Amino acid sequence: MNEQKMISSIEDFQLVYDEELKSLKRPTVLICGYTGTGKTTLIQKICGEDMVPEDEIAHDAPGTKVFKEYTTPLIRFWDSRGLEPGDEEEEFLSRTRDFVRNVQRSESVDDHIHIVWYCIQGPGARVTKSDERLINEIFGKENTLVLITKNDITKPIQRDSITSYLISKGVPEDMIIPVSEDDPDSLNMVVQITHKLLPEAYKDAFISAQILSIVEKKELASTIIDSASTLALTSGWVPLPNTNAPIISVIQAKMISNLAMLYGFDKKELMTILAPTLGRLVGKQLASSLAKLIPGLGNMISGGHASIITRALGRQVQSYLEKAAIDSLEGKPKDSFKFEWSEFENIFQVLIKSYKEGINIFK
Ligand SMILES: Nc1nc2c(ncn2[C@@H]2O[C@H](COP(=O)(O)OP(=O)(O)OP(=O)(O)O)[C@@H](O)[C@H]2O)c(=O)[nH]1
Ligand SMILES: [Mg+2]
Repeated sequence: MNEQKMISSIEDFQLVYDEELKSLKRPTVLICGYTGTGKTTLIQKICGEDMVPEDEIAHDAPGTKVFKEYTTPLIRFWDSRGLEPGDEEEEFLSRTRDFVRNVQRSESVDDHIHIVWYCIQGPGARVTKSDERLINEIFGKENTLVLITKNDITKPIQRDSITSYLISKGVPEDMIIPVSEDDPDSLNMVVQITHKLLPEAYKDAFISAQILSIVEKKELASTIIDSASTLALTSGWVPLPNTNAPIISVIQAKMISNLAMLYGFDKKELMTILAPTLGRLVGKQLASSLAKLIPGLGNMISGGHASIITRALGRQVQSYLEKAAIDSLEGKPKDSFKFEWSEFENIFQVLIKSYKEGINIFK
């Protein structure tokens, strides 16, 4: 869609959102390990209950079928059932090898497995031959994070012996992470290292898919706002609509869509909570507010002003979405979105001042 175009309806906004979602490259994570090691729990803790419903966690019999796929537009997990007592080790290894080979043979690298989370449960205090062979021969050490799960019920001596054994078998120390489901710091570590290891193209979708690391989301939000406001600057003159028309440009709608995806707002939430306020209310009030903020404003906005408006808008939407993401992490309902005019005007004034003083606010 033309960048300078105005968004004149919710349907247009929806189209922009769909296009942006399609353009994100989704990473694939294979999660492996013996049955009951906490694999499915880990996916749920890192990506939320929308991804894995509570009844998928098995508290008695083995829960996950051989290779189960969990997919959203932002991430794909292959959740594998591990070796169980009674299974033939060779058969299990060759089944896993075949699965990995098949996936890696897909024509598009987007469908390949990009990273492996291999789970070994801490209280088991064992690294089996089959664990070792999967990590070293089938998956490859560079892309395999070994997670020592159930760290909350693991004795230090159990954790230390698993770690030193793995290191003696060539697993790099920084690829071994003790985790427990109720320790957000340990889960955050998994998020950070996964983010670091993923190929560049898949990093953004991963940061959007995970629900835990607000810090990583914030960094990406700044990049999204920076690029939108830079684009608004270079996209030249933007027509200022009459006071009844929406003022959201495609650039701003893209920015808002990306921020919404980043903070876990799906299309429905974006369309019902954010878009109507931004599209109508903001359109109306923003035009009159701008007339006050920009002396001598005619019926056009310069690229410079458009850029500052985009940035001020982005910051406000970002801080709302961040709070909503934290609330939902804490099990609270999301507030409705209210546009704070005084905050918008303050940010606008500060940015205009810096701009006039020659401070480069576009980076
Ligand atoms: N103490 C403790 N228990 C955990 C932790 N993570 C998972 N569990 C429990 O371990 C059991 C198995 O968890 P799942 O997530 O279903 O394990 P899985 O690896 O997916 O099992 P399969 O699907 O059978 O291969 C459940 O009772 C979980 O509640 C943890 O960090 N600490
Ligand atoms: Mg499972």
